[in-house]
Amino acid sequence: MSEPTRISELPERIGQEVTVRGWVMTTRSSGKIAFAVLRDGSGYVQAVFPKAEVPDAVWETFKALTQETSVAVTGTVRADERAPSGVELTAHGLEILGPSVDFPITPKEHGTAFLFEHRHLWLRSRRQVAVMRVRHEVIQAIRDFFYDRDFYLVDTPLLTGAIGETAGNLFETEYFDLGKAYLAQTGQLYLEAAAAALGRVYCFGPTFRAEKSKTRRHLAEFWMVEPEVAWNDSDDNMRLQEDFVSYVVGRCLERRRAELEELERDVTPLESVAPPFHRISYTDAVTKLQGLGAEITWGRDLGGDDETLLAKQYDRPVFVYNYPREVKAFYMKQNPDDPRTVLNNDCLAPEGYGEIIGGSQREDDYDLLLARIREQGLPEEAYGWYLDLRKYGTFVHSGFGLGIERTVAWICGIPHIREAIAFPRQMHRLYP
Ligand code: NSS
Repeated sequence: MSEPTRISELPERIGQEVTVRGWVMTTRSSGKIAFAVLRDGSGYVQAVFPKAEVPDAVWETFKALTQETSVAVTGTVRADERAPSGVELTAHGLEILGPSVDFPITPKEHGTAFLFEHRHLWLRSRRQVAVMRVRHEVIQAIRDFFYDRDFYLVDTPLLTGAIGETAGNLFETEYFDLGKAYLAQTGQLYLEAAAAALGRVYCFGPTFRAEKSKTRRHLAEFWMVEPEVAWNDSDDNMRLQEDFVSYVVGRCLERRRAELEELERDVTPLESVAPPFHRISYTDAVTKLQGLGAEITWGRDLGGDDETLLAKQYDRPVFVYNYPREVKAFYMKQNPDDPRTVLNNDCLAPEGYGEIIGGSQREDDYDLLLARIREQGLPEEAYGWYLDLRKYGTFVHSGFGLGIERTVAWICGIPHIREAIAFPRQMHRLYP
């Protein structure tokens, strides 16, 4: 057996003998010539077995191939213009490494529930592999973006004592003799402390919301990247967001064209994602939405349908800024020009994908922040350390959180974010 080669490397090995290890996707045979399409995670290749040229034993082994049998195929790499990767394998050796009997996911249509019950196997399908690769690119692009701009990565705790966002959707657990701990809804509060140490920081990890919601935009466990920048005000914050989102989308267009094509994603709308994004105040957005027939009134948070309707008016992402303080988190800075509102923004993706970012300038005034904590009935003692940041050299600072699954779903053009993560956690799903 020759040295095992990954399928992605085959175009560099034309004319050479190689062995590929992978899984069988499909087979067909005319009786004189047989074909097997293989995948190994790096790519796809068709192996061709001409009956006259392969040993009888290989021809017999071929007959035993079923969907998802794992195999080692030895053959010569041939250039083939018709093949998507430009190469084919003319095989003369075939070894079954692991048989596969009655693989549950066949090329026929399956219902969504069935597919998610078999998520561990469904992940092998071409579309799912393409989504995972786009996700991988999104995450690498995020890390590169911040690294190139001298942001420091700070890992924030997942077990926390202070509520980060709202009391409504917390996962609780017993924590030794100290009472309750919560699974982090955000790393933000810790990151604010880190911003006073390192200036520009970000955290990136799983976050948890016990959302009793079955929308296509909510998961119980999702990944969020959160930058926090000392001395940035709300306008600086939005400028960072538009540069950031444009970079991430651009990277996928540059390096993941093949995957977007596999997903049949129309990339035209993605190509127009560039700064500056549109900006509209919450107050103007409400007026605009009312004009479009929405039920919204000033003071209520925008619902998913409102976001969709509003974002559809624009060809690029849109920032909606300065929401009523009553519907937003306690840490957002009160707007000095209109104290009914806070200096925050959401970023809505186009094509009906809705909110992908929530961000704000943080309340840096000790007394105002304490008043907000009390107003919202949060346990004051848990926020002593957070209030300290306003006591020892308080500073203007802003940051935001971008949801990875929502971003991946938008870039891939898939309707539901549960396909944007390998093993989604939802209200009714903990397995596999
Ligand atoms: O709640 S957020 O709007 N904001 C925060 O958590 C801030 N602490 C971020 C910050 O300023 N550092 O969530 C931010 C984003 C939101 O826009 C979504 O894209 C995503 O996180 N998000 C979710 N994705 C999937 N499922 C759920 N349940 C979810 N909740 C928020």
